[in-house]
Amino acid sequence: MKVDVLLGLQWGDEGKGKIVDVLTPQYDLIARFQGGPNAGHTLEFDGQKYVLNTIPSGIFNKNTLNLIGNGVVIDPIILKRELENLKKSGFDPLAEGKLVIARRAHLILPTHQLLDAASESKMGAGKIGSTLKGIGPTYMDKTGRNGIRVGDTTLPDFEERYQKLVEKHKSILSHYGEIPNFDEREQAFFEAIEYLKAIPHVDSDQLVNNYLKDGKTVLAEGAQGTLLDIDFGSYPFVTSSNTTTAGACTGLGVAPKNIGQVIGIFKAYCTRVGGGPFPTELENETGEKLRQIGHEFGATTGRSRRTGWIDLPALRYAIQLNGVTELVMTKADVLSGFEEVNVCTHYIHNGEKIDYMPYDINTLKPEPVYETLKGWNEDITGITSVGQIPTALKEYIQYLEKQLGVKIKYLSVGPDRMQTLILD
Ligand code: 2SA
Ligand code: GDP
Ligand code: MG
Repeated sequence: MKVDVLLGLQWGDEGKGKIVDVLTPQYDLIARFQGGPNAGHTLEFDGQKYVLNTIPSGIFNKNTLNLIGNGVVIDPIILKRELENLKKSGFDPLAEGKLVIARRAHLILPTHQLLDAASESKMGAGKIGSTLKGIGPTYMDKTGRNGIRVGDTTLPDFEERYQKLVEKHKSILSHYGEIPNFDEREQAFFEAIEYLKAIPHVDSDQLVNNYLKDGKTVLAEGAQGTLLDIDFGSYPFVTSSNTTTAGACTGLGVAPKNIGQVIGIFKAYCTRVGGGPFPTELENETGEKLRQIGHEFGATTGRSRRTGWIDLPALRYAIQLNGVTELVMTKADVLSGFEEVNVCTHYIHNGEKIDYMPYDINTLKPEPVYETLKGWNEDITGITSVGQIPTALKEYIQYLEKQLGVKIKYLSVGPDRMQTLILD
């Protein structure tokens, strides 16, 4: 068996949570491999909506185990809140033994969040637009070899390690000005650590590879999106982890040869939240229409998302980086009623035609070149079969498949898990 991977091909919020939930019945294990509570993965079924930050999106299926992998950074306070909220809704993953966390996953401390805020406050116009969940500073301590891991919470000197790191953070914070009081958050942190200890700790590499050896199925769940990847995104306007398929290998402990299908998910248009380049952005009425109809507001922070037309150079780049074998297109319903739909086919950059995201995208803004396709008017949110797909949408799908060289296997026409079609 091999690990399948599902990840976002744009700037996040493509609908990963929804589609992982839809695919979960096919898998024995769902494993988050990077990012942290900056993610907001939305699931809808039976008239209820759930937003998950750290917990994998397979959590509502009775027969599936969920793993928070070693590549994830965990805020114990947020994880505790997520679990309590699920319990209130009638799902108790811990009682059912459905959630395990990697010993090697790093912990977000209250001071990591203070560092995030302090750093952003000094950026001026160059602000990243971080969710301020402490993601960047936690990965900095991980790569700087100062971090604290989930497994460390059970060591006798855990509090000493915590204090040592906090002292270091305080000395950095003092350069930014007065250090905000974090007593209350610290208390909540230690309460949440006790809660965290009660969740089974595992070696994610052993768990995942044993599942594969036993012939069980595993789906790795990405967070954010390819264009926010620390290496290949529009640096520095990125998140601090590898959001690409390679991140699933390091974030779980899976060898590249054991990666199976790579399911790349994209919206029928584009959104981005936070700062940074967005070649096809629509800062006009059309963009506002997309935002309102698509409810494009951050699932975690509620921030307004920037909107724009679909960007094929960005998608080709993402497909290549990830080795995508099948595509999922979401939010096609949001485009219903648009007389025409624009598709960016390539960029003009430095006087040349290119179809990938260039290194200097932040400074030398590439000019998007569009082809205009016919829109569709029909409300597609209730369609249940491929035969009901409007002709113009079928043509849009065929056009994208031809341009991208990969089949679109699933079409999502609404936020509910039932609003999903398998294309032939
Ligand atoms: P961070 O928080 O330091 O990792 O932010 C760095 C950049 O990564 C972007 N980022 C995201 N982009 C889209 N969605 C994300 N999750 C939430 C959602 C966002 C929200 O599901 O809606 O609620 O606002 C996410 N997380 C990080 C971020 O905007 C920065 O550009
Ligand atoms: P994720 O981070 O990739 O899981 O995506 P988010 O949950 O942040 O954002 C996607 C939003 O679109 C959520 O509100 C979903 O409920 C919603 N959604 C997902 N698929 C569709 C779809 O096909 N149509 C519509 N209208 N909404 C969708
Ligand atoms: Mg999201």
